[in-house]
This record gives sequence, C-alpha cells and structure tokens, in this order.
Amino acid sequence: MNDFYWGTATSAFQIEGAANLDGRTPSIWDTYTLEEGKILNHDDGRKGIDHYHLFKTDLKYLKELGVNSYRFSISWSRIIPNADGKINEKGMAFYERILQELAQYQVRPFITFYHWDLPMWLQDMGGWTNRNTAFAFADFVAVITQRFKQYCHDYITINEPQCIINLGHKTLEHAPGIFLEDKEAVISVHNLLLAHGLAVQSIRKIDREAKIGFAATSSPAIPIDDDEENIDVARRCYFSLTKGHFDQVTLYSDPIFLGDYPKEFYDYYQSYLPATLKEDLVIISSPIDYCYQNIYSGYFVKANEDEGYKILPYSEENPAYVFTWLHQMPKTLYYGPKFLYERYQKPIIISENGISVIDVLTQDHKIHDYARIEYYRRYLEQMEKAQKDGIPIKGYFAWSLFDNFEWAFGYSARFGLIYVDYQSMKRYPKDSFYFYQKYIADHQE
Ligand code: IFM
Repeated sequence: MNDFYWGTATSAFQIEGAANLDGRTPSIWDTYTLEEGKILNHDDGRKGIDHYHLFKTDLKYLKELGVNSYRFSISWSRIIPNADGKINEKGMAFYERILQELAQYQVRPFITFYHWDLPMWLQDMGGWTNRNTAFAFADFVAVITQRFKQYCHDYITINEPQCIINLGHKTLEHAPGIFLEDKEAVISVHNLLLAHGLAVQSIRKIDREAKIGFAATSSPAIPIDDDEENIDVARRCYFSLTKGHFDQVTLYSDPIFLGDYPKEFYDYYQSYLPATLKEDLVIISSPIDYCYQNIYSGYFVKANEDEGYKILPYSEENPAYVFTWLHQMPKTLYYGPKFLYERYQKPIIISENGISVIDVLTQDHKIHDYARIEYYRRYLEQMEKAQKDGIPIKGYFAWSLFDNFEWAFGYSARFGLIYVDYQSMKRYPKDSFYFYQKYIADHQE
C-alpha cells in the first residue's frame, strides 16, 4: 500500500473562470487584472481555463494520471460574497461536486483556503492590515470544514504568505498592488499568521481527523559542495532574515512551528507589533501536522573567510535559465526538506514544484516538453535522496495539473502537465504528464 501522497495542485482564481456567475463577487485579483499595465499582454485572469464548467472532464485526468491526491483552493468570494457573511449555496454546491468527483476516483482532496484571492469586500475594509480579516478568515474556514468534513480531512490554511506581503504590498507585482510601509507590512504579516492560527483552531473544533498545514514557499540556499562548512553556511543563509524583506522562510514559519518570531524580527520591528503579541503567538503556534513547502528554485552559497559566505552565480551544474525567476536547482528538493525538517521537526510535504517552459502544440496534438521532464526527473531524484537519508517527506504535488493564469505573467507562462488551448479551451496532456504517470506507477512502494 502506498501511503505517500502523489498529487498535483491548482488554485481557484488561476483556473475557475465564471467570475461573475452564481453569486461570486470580485476578489482583489479580479480588480487587479483589469488595471492598466499590470498583467502581461493585458490578459484577463477572470477567464481562468473555464474549469467551473469543465471540472468533470478536468478531474478525470487525475484518474488517468494515477495520482492519489489533489490540491485545490476555494474561492472565498464564491462562498461568502458579501460583508453580511451569508453563505452562497451555489458556490458551496460547486465545491461539493468537485469533492464528489474526487471521491469517485478515490483521490484524496487537499483543500487550500487562501490562495491569494481576498474578497474585495474585505480589501475595502483594509485587507490584511485589518485585524478583523483574520477573524473573517476563521469564519470562512469553519463554514467549509463543517460542510465538507465528510469528504476531506487535509487542509492548508494559507498559500505562500511571502508573495501576499512581498509581491502584493512591496514590489506591487501582485494584487492588491497597494504599497505598505514596513510598519503596516509587519502588521499584515502578523494578521496573516493570526488568521492561520484562528483557522487551525476552527478546524480542530469541527474535524477531529483533520491534518493541517501551512504552505510557505522558499528558495533554499544550497551548499556549493558537501563540505560541512558550506552546508552550515547554507543553513544559516536559508534561515536568516534581512530588514525590509518579507519573503524569508523564518518570518512565517518560526512563529507557527517554534511559537515566536526570529530574534532579528524583534531587532528590526519590535515597536510595530501589537499589544496582544503574547496571546496571539499562542494562537499562531496552535499545533499543526505538516510542514508544507512550495519549492521551485534556490541559490548556491559557499563559505568565505572575509564576508562569512558568498552567493554564487548559477553553476555549470544548473545551466538552464528557464523562466525569469526560475532556475533549475534540483538540489533544493534535497536541502530544502533537510533544513526544514532539522529546524521544525515536522513531516514535510512538497505542496508545489514545477516549471514553465515554452510548449509547442505539434500538428499531431502532442507537446514534447523534454525540458519539463528533465526538471521533474532531476528534482524527484533529489527528493528521493532526501527520503533515503531519513527526511520524512510524505507527499509531492506537481504544479500544475493544467496551464493556467500565471498571475502577472498572464497566460504566457505555462506550468501545466496538461496544455490548454486558450481559444478553444481544449486540453492536451503533455509528454511530462505521461512521464509523471509512469514515475508514480514505478514508485508505489
Ligand atoms: O502559479 C504559482 C502558484 O499560484 C503559487 N506558487 C508558484 C506558482 C508558479 O509561479
């Protein structure tokens, strides 16, 4: 019996479409996608890949792929469309149908509650700068858990908080694209973490079988070789915190797993934290079951006498500079889980890993995406190595099942195992789909 979770992942806004249907109201991404100059080629994310109408045939691919798990997110504004907090039954019915399909295929659902699509009605009240957003999130989570606990026990509260704060409020590459000074950014980090903690408490009250996690993302530092000194330096780099940066792993994971912010956080921002800090940290560190991590890329480091360490350019071992921020760094699936497990002592689940390359649909309706296959092969090899070295990795989710709306890159960046023709909305499994299918079949033990 294979108790490893082999899966793929998607998110609501990136695939669903049907933005104005059946009672859904706009999220911050609906607004942002319409703003001039924000999305490459003026792509409109509200169309997604029309999964709202095509979900039945879409989910059949999971069966064909042979995964036993599927990670997807729920659109908050489809469920709670307005500030009155009333539940939209049509929204609930959509997700119930998805859960029923998954049950039919014996695919285990992993629900993500927040994959960046904050309802506009909450943004209008201050979004994550407003502490009440954390409580509204816990209410939304309770609604879903109560209704769907008959189908699902695996929950991920928040996806990639780093992007929510850093890209959404500092670099402004993501919605809502509203700049926050460090003081407000710190408050938003804290409110996000509080939302997570309150949600954990809501879930635990409702579903005794729940397995809960929080999907951070990180780009692990990789030692240039196996020298202990370099490994040590990589570990230190990975877990360091720089002032004014809101994309580092310890900022979010230390309070959750270790019950406190990293020391540097207090050095930089102590006066910005709320008076309720102590009580809040107790909520934030409510015990969870897994350390989920989205890992795509990383960087090499080497110990250096003068400066302590040196960040190295991408080495000959990893030549491909494939997609803007994404370099092939297979060893991140070895050192990432290793360092995270050493620090947080929780079983690891890789909640996202994948690559965007240029895909060409050939005349025979095939996509020969060798570069993506090579990426997956090399990363999975490193993950296996980590497991052999005793790191408890319990699951792996390829990002993504389908090509979809890749945020600021619009539809130009394709991460899918299945190609989507955005005109006809037809789907075509790529060669990497069949690679992953075989890989899973060969790794049932
Ligand atoms: O598409 C995104 C996803 O929504 C969050 N993690 C990274 C992916 C690729 O950029």
